[in-house]
Amino acid sequence: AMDYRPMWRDLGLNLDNHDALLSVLGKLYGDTFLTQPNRPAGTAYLDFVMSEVHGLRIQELVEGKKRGRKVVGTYCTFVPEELVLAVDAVMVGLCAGADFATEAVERYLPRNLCALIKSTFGFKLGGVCPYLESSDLVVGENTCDGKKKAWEVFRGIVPNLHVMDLPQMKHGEGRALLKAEYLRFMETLERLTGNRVTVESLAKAIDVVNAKRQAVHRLSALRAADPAPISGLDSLLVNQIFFYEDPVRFTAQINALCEELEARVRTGAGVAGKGAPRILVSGCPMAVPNWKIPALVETSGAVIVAEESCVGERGTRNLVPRTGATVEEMVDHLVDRYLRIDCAIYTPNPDRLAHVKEMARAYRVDGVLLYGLQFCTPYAVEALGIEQVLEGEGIPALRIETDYSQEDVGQLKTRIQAFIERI
Ligand code: BJ8
Repeated sequence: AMDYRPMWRDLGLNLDNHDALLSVLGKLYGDTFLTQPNRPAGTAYLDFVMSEVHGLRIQELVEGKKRGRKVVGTYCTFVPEELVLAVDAVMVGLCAGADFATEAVERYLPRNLCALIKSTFGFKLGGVCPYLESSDLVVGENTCDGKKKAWEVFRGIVPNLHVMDLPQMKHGEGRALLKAEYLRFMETLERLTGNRVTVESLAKAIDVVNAKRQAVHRLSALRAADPAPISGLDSLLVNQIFFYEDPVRFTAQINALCEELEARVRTGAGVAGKGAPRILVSGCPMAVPNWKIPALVETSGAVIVAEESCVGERGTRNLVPRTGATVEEMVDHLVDRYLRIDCAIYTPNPDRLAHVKEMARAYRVDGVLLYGLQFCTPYAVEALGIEQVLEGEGIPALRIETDYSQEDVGQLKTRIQAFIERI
């Protein structure tokens, strides 16, 4: 194997911490993914990407940087990748799915903040994320109170931070704010790269990102089959890789995987037996390596067939029309598309409930697992109402609140198993 240590050192990683993270990650991946029964052969691509997650992909970014190609790191699905690609930069999602450097984090942030935000700080303070250290620009967004306030502190340790304001309501003024913020972001990108967004470069970028979304739509549609041709764990991984893999390669590989899955559906082959309980997971995003809940569900005899999540269908549905005579008209299309993301920070947010119900039907689910991170107010409040509506319509629902620790695994397993028996 390649020795990436010089590259990691040059990026400023803390090599001891980083070794520790990689060994935990490698073991967790092996235990969680490689033990699954009946995996499609095309998942070898996912294994490869994960095995090189801090290796080959970082090397590509570093080589691109030597040729002047900037890297933009992001934390939210509201950041339009189209604009980043239109200035010939690369966008990477900065995962925050594991606790790290907790003591150091708690010198900056209160304990009772969601694990996702604390993890964001932990990866920085621990010096373990080569994506963050490769980023020429980091984008934070004003979503929930936790994130919004955390950026004020984060700026002290990540000075190249661009904070994007987001509306809380989607009426006319909310839309105007999002558009103004996208135009301001575009200027920042143009300044960073020295490249202009043009009608041609933006049209090309829109095509690349639409194609990537269409590949995951194709995958999602195949999961409606019974038996499901691919596990929820592997599908979640596809949605996680979506954020940092090269978009064109990702699209080609996921389409190839879909071809294999189409053959599986034709012959009735699947990962679990026909009639296995089918679960929709809905709620907070699950970043790498947060595989805790799907692993518990799928080792309990059920199969996850869809995710109503920003690392899932909430983040990837809806394409952007590539028409428009001017850059501004095209930015309008972007704003319209992104404004439809039904994140729980919006008020009111009726679209999300409608989407959960629509997904429950489309993927023929037997039950919905409402997943929330502890201390996440927006998703916790919505979960109660959604649970009541679903149960009222005869769709069983289970609310789960957890964090990134393994302490509650036994208790969660008991509750998840009881739920699977009930549905
Ligand atoms: S568009 S879901 S990616 S904000 S879990 S940090 S809400 S306290 S992540 Fe999100 Fe963008 Fe919305 Fe999607 Fe706050 Fe909750 Fe933590 Fe959260």
